[in-house]
Amino acid sequence: MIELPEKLLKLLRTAKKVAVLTGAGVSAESGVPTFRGDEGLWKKFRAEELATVEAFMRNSRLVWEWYMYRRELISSVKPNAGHYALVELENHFEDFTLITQNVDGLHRAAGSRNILELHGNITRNKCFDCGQPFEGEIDISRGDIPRCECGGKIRPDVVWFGELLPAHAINGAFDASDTAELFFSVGTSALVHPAASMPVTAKRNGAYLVEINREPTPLSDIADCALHGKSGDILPQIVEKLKE
Ligand code: BJW
Ligand code: ZN
Repeated sequence: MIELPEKLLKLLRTAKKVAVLTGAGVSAESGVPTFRGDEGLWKKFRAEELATVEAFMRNSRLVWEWYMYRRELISSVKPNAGHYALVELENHFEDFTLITQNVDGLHRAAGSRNILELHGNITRNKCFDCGQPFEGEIDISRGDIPRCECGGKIRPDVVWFGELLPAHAINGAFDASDTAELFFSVGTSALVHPAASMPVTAKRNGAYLVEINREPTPLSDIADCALHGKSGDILPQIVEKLKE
C-alpha cells in the first residue's frame, strides 16, 4: 500500500474541486503504445512525418495508414484499473474535471463523464479545409482519400503539432486548472504544451499537485507529491484511501 502525505489525505476528504490531466501512460496498461520512451510510437515513426499538417499535405495516404493502424489497435482494447479508478474519483468529488490528452476514448468507455479531450478523438473524422465532421466510412485501401462536400480531404479529428486545440476543451481545461484545490497529473511526460502548462497553472493558483507517472518528469520537482509507478496500480490505491 502506498504512503500518502497527511495533507493529501486531508484533501482527499475535504476538497470539492478536483482536476486530473491524463496522458498516454494511463492507456499503456490497456495495450495502447505511448509516444515517447523506449516502447513509444516515436521510436519507430517520426512525429514530424505523421502528426503535422505539413505531413498530411505532403503524404496524406501515409498519415492515414498510420491512423488506420492505430484505430485498429485501439478498437480491440479495454479500459484498465487506472481508468476505472478515475471514474470512482469523479463519483466522489463534487466538482471533477478530467482533462485528457488521449485520443483513444478509453475514459468514456470506462464511464468517466466530465471529460475534456484536448487533442481530439481518433475515432472521429473531419474535413481538412472546412472542419465539418465526416460520418462516412474511410477505406484508404481502395484508393483516394475521401473528400468533403467542399472538396477538402477528410482527416482524423485529432490535434497535430502546430495546430490550435479545440476552444471548448482548452478553455474548460484552464478554468478547471485555475480553480482546482487538488490537481493530478497522470501518465504524461509533461512535455507537450499547452497541456503541460496546466499542472503548473494549477499549482501557481494554489492547488496541491500530485504526479503519478512511471518515471520522473519536468513536473516532479514542483509536485507536492510525486508517486512513481503504474497508474493502474497507484490510482486504485488512492481510491482505497478515500474509502478508509
Ligand atoms: C506510465 C505508464 C503507466 C508509461 N503508468 N505512467 C510552448 C513551449 C514549447 C513548445 C510549444 C509551446 N506551445 C506550443 C508548442 C509547440 C508544441 C509543443 O508542445 N511542442 C513540444 C513537444 C516542444 N505544441 C503544439 O504544437 C500544440 N499546439 C499549440 O500549442 O498550438 C498553438 C501554437 C502553435 C505553434 C506554436 C506555438 C503555439 C499541439 C500539440 C498536439 C499534440 N499532438 C499529439 C498527437 C495527437 C494525435 C495522435 O494521437 O496522433 O498528442 S503528439 C502526442 O504527445 C499526443 C499526446 O497527447 C501528446 C502528449 O504525450 P503524452 O500523453 O504525455 O505521452 P508520452 O508518451 O510523452 O508520455 C507518457 C508517459 O507515461 C511517460 O512519461 C511514461 O513514463 C509514462 N508511463 N506507462 C503511468 N503504466
Ligand atoms: Zn469541407
